[in-house]
Amino acid sequence: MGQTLSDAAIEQYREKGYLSPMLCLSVPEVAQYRDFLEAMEFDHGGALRGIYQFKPHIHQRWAYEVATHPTVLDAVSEIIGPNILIIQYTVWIKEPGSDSFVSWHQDGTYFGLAPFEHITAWMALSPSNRKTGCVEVIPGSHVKGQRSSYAVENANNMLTTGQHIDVDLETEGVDLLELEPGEFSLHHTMLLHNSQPNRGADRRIGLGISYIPTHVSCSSPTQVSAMLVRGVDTYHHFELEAPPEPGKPIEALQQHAHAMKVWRQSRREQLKMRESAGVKA
Ligand SMILES: O=C(O)CCC(=O)C(=O)O
Repeated sequence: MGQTLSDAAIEQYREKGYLSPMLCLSVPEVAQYRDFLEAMEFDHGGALRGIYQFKPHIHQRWAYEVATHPTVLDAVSEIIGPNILIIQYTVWIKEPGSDSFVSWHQDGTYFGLAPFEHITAWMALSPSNRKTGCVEVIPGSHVKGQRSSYAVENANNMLTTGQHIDVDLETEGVDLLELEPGEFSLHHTMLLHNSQPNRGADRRIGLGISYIPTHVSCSSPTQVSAMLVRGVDTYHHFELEAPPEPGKPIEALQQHAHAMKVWRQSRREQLKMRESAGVKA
């Protein structure tokens, strides 16, 4: 197998904490995956809520296919190595004209994962740009450590924790990860990022798929589950999730419910651990 990312691209990821854009899906593939996603929303009676915004790859074959697309896994493996787990997967949808936004945050704040090698592929299923509220990043912020954050209550913030980090855009600089449908970006778990409301005409649909190398572990007493999607897991730090099998929707939904239960329990424990360590949010 040849190298997917150039040495310069890998160097850019190490220095700046992100890479964008990379092409993965064709126009018909994007249309097909968007149809599958919107059919799932229809089955749920509208916008995905609660646990259904997360880990769709456990119960939806299309979501599993996107997350295990060779173009994405090849790029991810060149950064984190050959043994890869999916640790989280979030469906990020901002409706046109809605005030939904994502506050400045670092993904690594609540995951309790160490070392910080977690990487997120953000796949666009519709145009993601300045107008529709693409992901914005602070280049190089991933090497400056964990920033202090606090929780701000705002119903429009898509982050469930309301995590907010103060940034000074004039001095820190910002880059926009603008993507056409079918393109994806990669960002480091400690990279500061946010996104603004969607002021475009179409929905802004993104799939945020987070990968870790198998040697990473989770510090909460409750162990979260993860799915091995490439290589081997000789560390056994996580309970392994099975890919969704055709003809077994009930088993897949049960597995998803369990995965989300342990995930949420772990998040609560992380929060308590941060509180007892005197961290505000
Ligand atoms: O989709 C967005 O606007 C935010 C995405 C994000 O925060 C992430 O993928 O970590």
